[in-house]
Amino acid sequence: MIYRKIEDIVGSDREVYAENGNWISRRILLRSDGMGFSFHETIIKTGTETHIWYKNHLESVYCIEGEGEIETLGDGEIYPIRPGVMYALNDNDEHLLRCHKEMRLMCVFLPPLTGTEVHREDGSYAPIEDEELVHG
Ligand code: 9YT
Repeated sequence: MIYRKIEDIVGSDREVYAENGNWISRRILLRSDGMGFSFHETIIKTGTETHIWYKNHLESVYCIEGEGEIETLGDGEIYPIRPGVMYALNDNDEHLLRCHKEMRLMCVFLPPLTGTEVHREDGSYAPIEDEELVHG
């Protein structure tokens, strides 16, 4: 049984800050926890736009606070985000994530993140076999 509280993650090495300041990711479950997925609480800062393209991961996101939108770059569709909305990047969709009012999002990644990943130049996280790149 794994039991964790968000206050144990905040301020620990499982709390990761985006290099551009756009988001904070609290990594509640990671690959080392052996669940087969990782599970995060992500805070997205108001007024930010983030280019994301998880080529190596599937991500599902559920909004519990705030307001924003996603624009999928393949087709220019805009999807509003508000509490109660879920989106799943089932096609590794390249997108822009915009935040109008600070958002709290619960995110699941498959395969699981190892821990310290931040977005690379192309908006992706490194695949598992590139772990040495992730850890420097
Ligand atoms: C929604 C999203 O992908 N935000 C970027 C951070 C990511 N969720 C993470 O690493 O937790």
